[in-house]
Amino acid sequence: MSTNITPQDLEKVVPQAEDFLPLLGTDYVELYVGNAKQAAYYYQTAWGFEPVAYAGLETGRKDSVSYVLQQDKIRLVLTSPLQPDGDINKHINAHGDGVKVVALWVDDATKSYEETVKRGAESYLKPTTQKDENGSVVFSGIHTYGETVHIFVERKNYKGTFLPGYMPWNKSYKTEPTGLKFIDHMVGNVGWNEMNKWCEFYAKVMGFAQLVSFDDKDISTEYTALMSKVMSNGNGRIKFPINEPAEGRKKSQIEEYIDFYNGAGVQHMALATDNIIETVSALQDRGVEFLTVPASYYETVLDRVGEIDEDLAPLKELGILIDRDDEGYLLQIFTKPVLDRPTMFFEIIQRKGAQSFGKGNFKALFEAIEREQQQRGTL
Ligand code: TYF
Ligand code: FE
Repeated sequence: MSTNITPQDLEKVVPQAEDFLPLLGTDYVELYVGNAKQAAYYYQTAWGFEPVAYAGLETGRKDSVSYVLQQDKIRLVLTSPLQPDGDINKHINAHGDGVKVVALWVDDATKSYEETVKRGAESYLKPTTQKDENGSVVFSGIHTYGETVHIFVERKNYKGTFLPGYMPWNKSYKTEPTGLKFIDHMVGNVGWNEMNKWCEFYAKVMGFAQLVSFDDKDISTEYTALMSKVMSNGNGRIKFPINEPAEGRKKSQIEEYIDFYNGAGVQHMALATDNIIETVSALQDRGVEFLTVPASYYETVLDRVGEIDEDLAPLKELGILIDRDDEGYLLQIFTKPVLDRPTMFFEIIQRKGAQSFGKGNFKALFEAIEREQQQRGTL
């Protein structure tokens, strides 16, 4: 069984006036990585992100280094330790490279902290102000699943490139953007029977509402299963699906993630484009690897989704998947894991009306993931 709630329904459930945690958008996503300099080169060269800001020895930071990259509204921060020990090393040791911070852009970071901690959030960072010649930024933070955290960023009194403590990163090497626009959703994988607990966290602590729910009957193949619920904030700008493993005949992809990540964490970031054919062509040309589905998928897909604006040939050539709901259709494709551990991957998505998540593609997608698991010997 799956339930669909429209954005109109959502407004009734979470009236704007009563939103105690108004979120303006995703501010940045910070990954803790083993070698930020080379990771930055990967996101610049393969993904078309532009260098924006830098902090490290040159800016007076002694223990870590951070590179900030941006493509339209998507901002990534890549951070590596410069010394042994400390939290960043511990994070990398436990999880490999992965997302530490999903930073949320707010108008009032102090109120965001108070409202969420009052409702049961575990504090990560008390409201703190940082200043430089470009103004001041207020930060605060709370823990979410695993070792992942949310940092609230209030930047209305700041005019600098990124944040205080960073210098502009002017690199002569430039790459063309690949057409990525904004983060459509970010998915968390949590442990056995933990999905409801974390959905309740987003509902109670952050005022989110449940948009959609998929159980193991919606999303199980012959072999593996998972359950998923999509949580959304009041204005619908932030969507966080939460997955948990379900018992199947073989090992769930979610369980594989939890094993290799050593706990709960961000599984995928879905990046929106308004021309998926151009975006995916550019990414493939630059060596980004995507999951593939059998050619037979394209023999029946139009019977399922009806007429679409695009020609089927380039979609088939690139391996792009199609799905439709009451409001329209969507095009999506998934990369292979982008790290050595089979943990994080990316989704590229173009919405043409549809506000759902590609339920009609789940079977083909999960079978593609299983083929990869089989090659790794982890299924
Ligand atoms: O975010 C979603 O719900 C879709 C489908 O392990 C999906 O992208 C769900 C679970 C999963 C991979 C993709
Ligand atoms: Fe997704």
